[in-house]
Amino acid sequence: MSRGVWMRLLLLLATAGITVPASAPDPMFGMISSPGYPVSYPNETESEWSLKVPQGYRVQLQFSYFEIEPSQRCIYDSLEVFTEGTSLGVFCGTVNGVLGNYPGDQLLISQNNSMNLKFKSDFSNEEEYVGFLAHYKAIDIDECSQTDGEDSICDQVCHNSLGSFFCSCRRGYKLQADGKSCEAQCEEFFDQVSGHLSSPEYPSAYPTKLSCNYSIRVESGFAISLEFVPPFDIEDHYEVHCPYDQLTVQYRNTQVGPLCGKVNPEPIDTQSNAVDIIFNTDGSGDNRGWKLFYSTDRIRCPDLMSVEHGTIAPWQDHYWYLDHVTYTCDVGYKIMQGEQELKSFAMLCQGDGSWDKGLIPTCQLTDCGVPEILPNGRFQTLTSSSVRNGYLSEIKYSCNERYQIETQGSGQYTCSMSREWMNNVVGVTIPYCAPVCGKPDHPLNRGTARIFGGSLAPPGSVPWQAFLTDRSRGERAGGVLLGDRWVLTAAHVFQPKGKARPSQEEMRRLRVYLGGTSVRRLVSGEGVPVELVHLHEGYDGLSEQYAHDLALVRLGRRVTLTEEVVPACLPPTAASALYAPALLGYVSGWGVTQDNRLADKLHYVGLPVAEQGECARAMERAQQAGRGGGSGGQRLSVTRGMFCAGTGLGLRDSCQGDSGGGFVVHQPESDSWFVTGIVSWGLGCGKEDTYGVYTRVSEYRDWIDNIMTTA
Ligand code: 4AZ
Repeated sequence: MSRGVWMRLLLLLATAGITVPASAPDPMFGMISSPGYPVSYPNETESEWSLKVPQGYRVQLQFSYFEIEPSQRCIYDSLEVFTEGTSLGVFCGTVNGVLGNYPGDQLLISQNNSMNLKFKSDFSNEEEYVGFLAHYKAIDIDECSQTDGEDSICDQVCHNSLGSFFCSCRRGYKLQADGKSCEAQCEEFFDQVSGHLSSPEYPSAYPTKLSCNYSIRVESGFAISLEFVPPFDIEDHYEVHCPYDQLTVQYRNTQVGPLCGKVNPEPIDTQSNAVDIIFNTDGSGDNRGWKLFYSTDRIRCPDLMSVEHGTIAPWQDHYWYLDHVTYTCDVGYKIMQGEQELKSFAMLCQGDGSWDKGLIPTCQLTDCGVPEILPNGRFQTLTSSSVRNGYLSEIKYSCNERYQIETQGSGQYTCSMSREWMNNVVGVTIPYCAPVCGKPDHPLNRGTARIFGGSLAPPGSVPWQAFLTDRSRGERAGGVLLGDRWVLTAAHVFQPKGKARPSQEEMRRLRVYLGGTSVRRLVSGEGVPVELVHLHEGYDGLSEQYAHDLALVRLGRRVTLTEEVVPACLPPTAASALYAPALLGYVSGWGVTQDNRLADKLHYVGLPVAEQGECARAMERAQQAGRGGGSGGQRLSVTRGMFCAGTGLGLRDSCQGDSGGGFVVHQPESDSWFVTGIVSWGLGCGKEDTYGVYTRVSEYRDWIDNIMTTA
């Protein structure tokens, strides 16, 4: 055990409160002398001294005076000096004597801080020897020059001081708790943008039993790169990988190493702002270690893949912290992030080396959506594309049977960049499927059928024929379907002669039935409600005259055209050919037949157009003669807005209940049926020398068009 350890132990005992005899501090010097000095010492005496100086010092003794009876080996009288139980010498003799062992100026030094002396005299002191006077003092011990067994007292550097010593360590080492050992100080922290680090003592052999951790930490957004500087030399084994000493580099979730051997490792691009370098060594070895240079650069985000049908700006092979990119799609493509469409897309390379957007968008073909449904029509896809209804897809609208496209342009639409179905003539407006007029599937045979004196109309032969009734009153009238939403009829159906003008509400009580020939069957159906009735403004119900006996009914909904529901065509304004005398037309209805009963089945009759002047005169004559239903009041006259039809021979005619129904003419050029007249009035039914009088529809073409287009 070294002195230092002893001292520490005592100190420990003292601080631990173990009782050490409380006494005055040991002196730094002193003086002793033989008994009786400076008079001769007595016979037969024995004296002992125990000299003590403070800890960490030794006792140095020197005689100022010495005179003890000389004898061979000092067997008579003597002073013996001890240190730690061993003798430093037995002294006797005088200054010039030859006998004995005279100490002279000799310095006697103890091994520790105490020295023992023992004086003894025998039975005689005849020469009156005086004895001795000695001075002692505390002298410092140079612990640093001592050894503790094989090892020196301190691992590295020893400092001696008065009464003590202390150890210290070289740069890069740390003094351990034992106050003596030095261990490499290799818990180091680096936060500069670049720097060097190496194993302790590099390029000299690194110490044993190291457990080093070098931490490099730089600002977020920056990445650390490591480059090893040769020589690289870490103890290795030819069979087992790095069994003794190991260098490991750790960052993020990555570990490089353990590294060892003599081959300089490849540079490491960590892409991290936090790197730890761990170096462990075992208890032996003589290798030079390692050194590396670290530098930083902006952290890199994952490389981007190019986008199909789009661009990334700016386009670079690599992107670093704070770089940002914008995605755009080619014309006709939209930016999609998953299922969601985006207006724009940009992203930023963040400090942790990740992009701030998780999901990279794709460019998908612009989609115009499913084309709008065309009422009474359909569409057909012309292009075959992977993306249905995608950009530049083409469709073509067409109308169902009995309808015709009424818009300019071919009905062909292309999915545009603005994601709308676009026609080059009409733009985004979809076509209109207009009902085809005057084309029944089963036209009437132009024969000699009758109504009053007529015949049954086969189903679908007069498909524009409407049945109007107000079931509560049990009255009935006819009408003619125009388009798919209008019915042309007579004004007197709503405002019979002598009655005031009814309100819309009253007029709306009428229901319209289409698509059948049997009243019973028709009225068992739902019918079509009336939305609004336009009575001709010139029609005067209170007068006896039938001038302008015309009404237009707007239906509550469009009707679907079928085999038995087809509109009639309207005659043009200048349509004299359709009113040529003797031209055969047909009138139809569920009115009174020749057996004086209302019909259940639709009847029709073919009648020639009468010459206007002849008709007017005939009707005048008939009224003069009091024939046919004249009320005896005002004479009814045939005016411009009317025309007559009939043979003048009687029997074949329209009659009560047929009012409002159409007088239709087939035009061979267009193979279409035109409603030239509306059943208006007559003087009885089927009487000789009279005619049926009809509203001349061509006269009212402007009025009709005006209402039908503005409503
Ligand atoms: C009527 O009472 C009626 N013969 C309509 C037409 C004719 C006669 C009467 C023509 O509604």
